[in-house]
Amino acid sequence: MAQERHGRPAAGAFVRPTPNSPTNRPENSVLHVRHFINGEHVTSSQARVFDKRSPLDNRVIATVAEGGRAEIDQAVAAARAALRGPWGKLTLAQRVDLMYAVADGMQKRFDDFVEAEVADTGMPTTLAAHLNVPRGAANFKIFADVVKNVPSELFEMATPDGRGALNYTVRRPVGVVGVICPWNVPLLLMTWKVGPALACGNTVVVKPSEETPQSAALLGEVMNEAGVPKGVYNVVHGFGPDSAGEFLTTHADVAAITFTGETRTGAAIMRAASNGARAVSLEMGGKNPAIVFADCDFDAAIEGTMRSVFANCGQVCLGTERVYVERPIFDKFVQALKRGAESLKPGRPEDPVTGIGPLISQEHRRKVLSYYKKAVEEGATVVTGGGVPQMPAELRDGSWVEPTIWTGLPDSASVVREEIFGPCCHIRPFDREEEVVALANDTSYGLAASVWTNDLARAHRVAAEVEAGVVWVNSWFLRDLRTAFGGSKQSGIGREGGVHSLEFYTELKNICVKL
Ligand code: NAD
Ligand code: 6OD
Repeated sequence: MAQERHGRPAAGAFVRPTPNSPTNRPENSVLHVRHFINGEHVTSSQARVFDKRSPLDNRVIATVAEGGRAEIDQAVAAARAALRGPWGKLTLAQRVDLMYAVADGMQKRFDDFVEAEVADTGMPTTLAAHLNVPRGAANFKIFADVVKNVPSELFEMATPDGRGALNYTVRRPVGVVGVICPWNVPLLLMTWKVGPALACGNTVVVKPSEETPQSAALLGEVMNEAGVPKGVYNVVHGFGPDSAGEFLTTHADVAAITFTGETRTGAAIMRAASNGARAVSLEMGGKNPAIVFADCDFDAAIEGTMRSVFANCGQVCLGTERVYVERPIFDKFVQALKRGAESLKPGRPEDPVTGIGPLISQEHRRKVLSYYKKAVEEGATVVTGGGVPQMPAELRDGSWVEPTIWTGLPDSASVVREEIFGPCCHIRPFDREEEVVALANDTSYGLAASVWTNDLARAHRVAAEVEAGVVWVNSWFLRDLRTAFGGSKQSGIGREGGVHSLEFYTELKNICVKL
């Protein structure tokens, strides 16, 4: 059991289930994940819980406290009190030190975080160890550095008496920030919001995805160990509508809401935020293109596209689901990507030969498989995959799907237009640069794109013309956290990253001093 393996204290994020916990698992193999409110791990007032199942085999691996209005009220009240308490009185230097202490604390609990992320998502251990956890820690350090180093503006002005005045700007936290998170890269995406929010002096109430409660709860322990004052970081578990998500986003004392998830959910959150006119930052879905020109470094384009289509079983918002390949290399590219896809061995996270994990849940698998079926109905040629892999008996109930590649679909096909969020892509040939730019932009989304070419002028031209928040040239998911990050069109509202996060997590105040 994870708790014993890591010697977690019983008072920590996870506890053994109560004897009447609604689970069919033996008592000592199921964790109970609790809220983290005002520096303490607590259960729900009405003892409401829900099951968390493993994507690997569909077993219940945890029961999770489900928050209602009462828990959200408590968490928001704790967050408000912390703003007025010791947290609000810290100097910037003290806050920066605490952010570093949190990052160091995460490094110390590295294996625990990897285990939590892997248990919740089923992703390969190497992925969690190379991406989720290091980026989780970096998200605290980078924003501490940004906040420490950001300059302020000052304007000298003339006044009729000739003595003049000085206008200068100070940044103030916005208050309690509601953080609503998805399940696909849980720790990275949660800390991407919590890091800057805290570095800017706010307090947070986090609502993790119901699919991935563990690492948010564990971070509560690290906050306490680092000495972050009570009430600064709060976590309430639960669902969206008529549950913790809705109660948080409609709470009158939440000053701003930052969200990552599906576009439809983002629209609902925007409606909720309009009550009280709260600020929102929305990072939402995508249907991202990769554009591969014949003059590219072929092997690099294949390697990058393999990652952008299949990494994390295709559950990366920045991932590629539409691949456009210049006609002279189309057949060669399709065959190479097919070989790559067929080399991805599904399996257990810790197995070094595992190339692909399961989808997050049975529900998500039903959605992805419905697109696999639709692709065939819409006339696709199935290059590889399209079904469910044969798995050993102990993994047969997991959310496995085959890496899948299609060609031959019309541009109007739903599989080419709608976000699937699985390990699959459609590959289409093109002949001209203007044609492929139009194809890439023929979508309501605009999150990310990759362009593969060795023609420097064309790289700049195409990157400028593609409608997306981020365009990678000859790479994918190469991140400098000082850069603006966010989506165009239906993929997002606002930008975070570097100083852009400060625009959301702080308010500017102008102070005018008459001399
Ligand atoms: P989702 O929208 O279903 O859920 C996200 C979160 O919102 C969850 O915590 C959920 O409980 C909560 N929620 C749902 N309804 C709510 C409501 N009415 N009020 C308040 N909270 C509510 O998304 P998901 O399935 O968890 O994640 C996958 C999606 O996230 C994909 O569309 C993906 O593209 C997107 N995503 C975007 C980015 C980005 O940076 N743009 C990053 C990762 C994932
Ligand atoms: O790298 C990031 O900052 C970021 N927000 C990544 C999003 C990944 C989506 O799945």
